[in-house]
Amino acid sequence: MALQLLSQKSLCRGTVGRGRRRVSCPSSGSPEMSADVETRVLVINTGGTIGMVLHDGVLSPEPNALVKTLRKLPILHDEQYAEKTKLYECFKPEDKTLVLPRSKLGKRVVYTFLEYCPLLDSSNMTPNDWTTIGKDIEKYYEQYDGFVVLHGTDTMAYTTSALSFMCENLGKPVILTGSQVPIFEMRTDGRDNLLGALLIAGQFVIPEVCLYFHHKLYRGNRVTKVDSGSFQAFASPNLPPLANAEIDININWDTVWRPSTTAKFTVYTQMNLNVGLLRLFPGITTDTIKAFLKAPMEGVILETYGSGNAPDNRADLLEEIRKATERGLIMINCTQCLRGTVTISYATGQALSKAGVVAGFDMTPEAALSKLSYVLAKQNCSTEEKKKMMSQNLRGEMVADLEGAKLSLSDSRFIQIIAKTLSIGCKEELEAIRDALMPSLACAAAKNGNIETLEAIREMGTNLNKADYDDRTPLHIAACEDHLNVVDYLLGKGATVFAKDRFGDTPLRNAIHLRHKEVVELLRNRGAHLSQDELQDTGTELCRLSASGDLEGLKIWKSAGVNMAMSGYNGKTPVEVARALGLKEVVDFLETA
Ligand code: ASN
Repeated sequence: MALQLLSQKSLCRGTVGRGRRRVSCPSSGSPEMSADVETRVLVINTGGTIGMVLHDGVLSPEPNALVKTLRKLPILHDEQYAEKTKLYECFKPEDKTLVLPRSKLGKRVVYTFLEYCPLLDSSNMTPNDWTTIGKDIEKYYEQYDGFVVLHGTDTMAYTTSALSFMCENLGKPVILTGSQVPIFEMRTDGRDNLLGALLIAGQFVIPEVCLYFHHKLYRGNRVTKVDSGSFQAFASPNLPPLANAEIDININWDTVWRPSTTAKFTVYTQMNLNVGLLRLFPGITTDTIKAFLKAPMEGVILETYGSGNAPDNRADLLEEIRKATERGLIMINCTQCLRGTVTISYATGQALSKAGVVAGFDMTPEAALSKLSYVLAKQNCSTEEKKKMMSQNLRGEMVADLEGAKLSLSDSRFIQIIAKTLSIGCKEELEAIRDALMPSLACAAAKNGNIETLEAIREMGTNLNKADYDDRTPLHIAACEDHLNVVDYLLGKGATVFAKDRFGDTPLRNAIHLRHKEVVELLRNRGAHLSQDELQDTGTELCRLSASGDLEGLKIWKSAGVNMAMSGYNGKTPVEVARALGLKEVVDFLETA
């Protein structure tokens, strides 16, 4: 691809700072001479409708037309300022550099065009074009404050996703935009989109690959094209916009992704092309699946129903998927729904996970495909490591499930991080925070059956007998969840079997009610028994079980050491109730109990 661009030599090294001019400008809108701060943006024009012209009734890209037109539009170029400040002497080549009028924030965005040849309709773009864009961003990274990429809308969501992964440790804004109507026409969205993208890229340090369209800035790996006939062509179904450009440009800084490393910016340009998107539909044949998954395919995004479901009554289909994942093909489960995430709440979803398909959570298919292509190209990583990367949030492309939260709970720095956030330094305050948070965290870990986390919490000095806001201890929770190993662990660490929650229930009572037989036995072996309060209406409960012939229920109570001859509210014993109803099996059990 031949490029027309400014040469290194022709870049102006200004008087103040590196490559930056500070100029006095009478045309700034201010009555006095005021200093305008200039920022620099590189506009990479790859093509798309924004720069297209009608030829024989069809739209196609027009080379060298865009800059000429923009130069004549006062909202996109201030010629007076350019002349007065000798802009063209500094920023060569002059025919490729423009400057916006002074912004509300007192800045001047100077932007230089780099036009690709040939310009492309985005339907013609391939991963090679993503690489070209990535390399140019890397090449000019230090010379510009931000980058705007003009691109067709049809495959823009793929390019933004791919660039978000390829750009490692990005520290400056990269904003893709385009339009639905050519910029040369009277009613166009192109002028607004370009202006908004330039103002954001030139004025805000948003270190992300973004997409700007119709007054909104989105995270690039969260978008999808949803409308071919509206100016509002894109949606970001699972993440709110990073910025809204209304009367003012409001950035949602809480949503902006922050890289956690200080490593240098690089662009990873290798992408694995043996990837694909397979959309499930009712009646899909095994032959179709088999053909799709066969070599050289290395990674597949399976677009499933609802919250990640596929038929679990199709052994043939699941078997093909299982065989493929066992061969090392990485399969990612993404939903066909526009909004929502993949879970394993249905048997139909669990079947896929058992066949080796990795959950893609709330990733868009575009993001999942380009991430897979990026991850598969990583050398020196095993298949397991690549699968792990796929289920990790690399660039804000997804919200992983509670697995992440579980891990952070067991991170011994957890409390320190909270303390730091709250600017807490002294030991007493730190301990107060720990005491306030740890019981709930320990209960959450007990609920998840996570002994590792419980151990980390205990090592931090927390007594595992501490109860939550309902006076429920981790032992209550583990007993309810039937986590026998957690109950055993907690008992071994001094958890008391006599703790009562706000309803007066002990862990033993919880286990009896939920019929967790082994937990009941374990608690009994460690000396647990029901309290007098708990025993108060036990006679009535036993009579109820007896009347309904619930032998299993009666057996649980017996294993908990309860006297089976206790009478109910009307003075009758359980065996008398069973006899009156002629329930022989129950009578036999209760007579020997
Ligand atoms: N076909 C065009 C493209 O993707 C659509 C557009 O830009 N609105 O290049």
